[in-house]
Parts: sequence; C-alpha cells; structure tokens
Amino acid sequence: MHPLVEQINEKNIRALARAITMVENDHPEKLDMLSDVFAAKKHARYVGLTGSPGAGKSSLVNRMITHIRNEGKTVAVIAVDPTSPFSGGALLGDRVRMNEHFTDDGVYIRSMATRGSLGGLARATKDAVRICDAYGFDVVLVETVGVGQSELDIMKIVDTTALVLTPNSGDVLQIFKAGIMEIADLFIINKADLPGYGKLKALLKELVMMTAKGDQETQIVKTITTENKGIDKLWQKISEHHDFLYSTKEGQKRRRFQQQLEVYELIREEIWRDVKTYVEENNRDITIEADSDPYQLAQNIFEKWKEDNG
Ligand SMILES: Nc1nc2c(ncn2[C@@H]2O[C@H](COP(=O)(O)OP(=O)(O)O)[C@@H](O)[C@H]2O)c(=O)[nH]1
Ligand SMILES: [Mg+2]
Repeated sequence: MHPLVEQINEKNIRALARAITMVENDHPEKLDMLSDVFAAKKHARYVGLTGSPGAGKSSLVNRMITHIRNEGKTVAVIAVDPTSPFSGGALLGDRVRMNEHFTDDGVYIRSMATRGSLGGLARATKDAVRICDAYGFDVVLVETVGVGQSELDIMKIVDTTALVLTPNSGDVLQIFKAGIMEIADLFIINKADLPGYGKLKALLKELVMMTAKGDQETQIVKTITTENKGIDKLWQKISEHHDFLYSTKEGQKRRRFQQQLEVYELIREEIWRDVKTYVEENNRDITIEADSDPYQLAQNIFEKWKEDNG
C-alpha cells in the first residue's frame, strides 16, 4: 500500500491533505496512490450541491454540516466554488460563520485549486472525494458552481446531486436550457422567504415533469437557510435517494452506468496523456502548422503513436 494511504487509513489528516495536493498537481505516483485509496474506501455518502453563484450553496453546506454532526456523523467538504467562503472569496460574515466548524475534528473543509492537473478540476475533485472516503468520513459534500461542463462532470461521481435554485433569479430557465435539469436528483428552492416562491415551485414542477427520469420522482425541497428551515427535510430526502440507489435494482443500474462513464473517462485521459507526451518527445518528426489539415494531422499522429506503441 502507498505510504500516504497507510497514514490516511490511520486517520492522519495531514496525509489526507497531502494526498489531495498530489492529485491537484498530477503527481506521477497519483494513479498508484489512488488505486490504494479506492481499495481503502469505507462507505461515505457523496452529496453534491450545485447552482448559480449566490443561490445559497455555502450557507446550506454550513447548515448541513451542523445537522450531520448532530446526527453523530463526520463530514468532509470539497468546495469547487471560487466564490466560496471556503476558498476565501466570500463576505467576511460567511467566513466567520464557517469558523465554528474549523475547530471540529469531525469536519474537514478543503477548496480545490486548478493548477496543473491534466484531467482538470473535475478529475482532481473526484479523487479528493474518494480520499476523504478512505479517511473514513461518513459524508462528503461537494459544493460547485453549476456553470460549466467540468462542474457537471464532478456530479458524475456523487450519489446525490442537489440543484439549488432561488425565487425570481431567472436561473431555472437558464439551467433548463443548459440541460442541467437532467443531472439533478433533488431540487432545493432556497431563499423561500423571498417573494416568488410559489411561482418558481409551479414552474419547476412542470420542468421536472418534462425531464422526468422515469424511475424515481424528483423531489423539490424548500429551505430558508438564514432561518435554518428545511434542513431536516433536505437531509431526509437525500437519505431516501441514497436508499433508492443502494437498495433497488433501478438504483444499482444507475450506479453501474455512472461507473462505466468514469472508466471510459480515465481511459480517455490516459490515452491523451500518452499521445501528448509522444508528440512532445517526437516534435522533430511531427510538425503542426497553423494551416495544416487538422483531421489528417490527428489521424497521422494517432497512427504513428499506435505503431510505435503497438
Ligand atoms: N433571504 C435569504 N438569503 C439567503 C438564504 N440563504 C442564503 N442567503 C444569502 O445569500 C447570499 C449568498 O449565499 P452563499 O451561501 O454564499 O451562496 P453561494 O454562492 O451559492 O455559495 C448570502 O448573503 C446569504 O446570507 C435564504 O434562505 N434566504
Ligand atoms: Mg459558495
């Protein structure tokens, strides 16, 4: 077993932090280490929160941490939101509120950096989630701004994806157009204290019906984070969805499909890394001109790479 993973197994929090840095930096030992991480995984529940900036994701995460801790469970948070108080981007007030959790051993909070990782931020985040699992956290929460493909990719490894919406923000239609509705297992209408809640709920219900997955009814939960309302219900719905995934045939099918996507993605990454290195090492024989035919060029390079690696 990789020495870092041995230390993670012994609940060494610094080893956990080092392992996450290793995946961020795309360290050469990464895959070996992660393979051991995978074997050392416990049984954490992975929950993703996504939504527009300002929807209340960080506030929800903060409340959920308290709720989960009150249940006697430990929790890790991976924040991939540049505006998150975890990564230092938010208002001072938010950061002060977070501080109560920083002294708690049962809580680990980490924000992800983008630097260097070939597979990108999404890949590094998935690996970080599993590293937290190997450490033995009961729950891993991932907060991400749901804007780009890479943020959506992150959601491929979480068990439950919750999409956070707010009244009168207009983001629901944008999200619908971007095809993000399909990835959500649960909808949260946060800031339900603001006017426009009823209208948003009615619209959301219609949109949910149009994008129904067919197996399980997608739930809509109402929260007012500032008043600590709806958090119990939210956690209950997340738990129900978890049960669906792990104790029904349909849920098992869903998990198998997700697994397959991830394996394909890893293969794609590995091949890409290989081909890119090959091109760089053979740059005397391979010339890429600005006006060369990209199709022909790609095909030639790929064929050459296959021949040399056959
Ligand atoms: N009125 C109201 N404001 C909220 C609620 N939840 C969060 N906010 C406020 O919305 C702002 C953005 O919250 P934040 O958690 O940082 O959103 P994030 O960008 O999605 O992480 C903050 O000023 C919060 O205090 C809520 O339920 N009602
Ligand atoms: Mg945030």
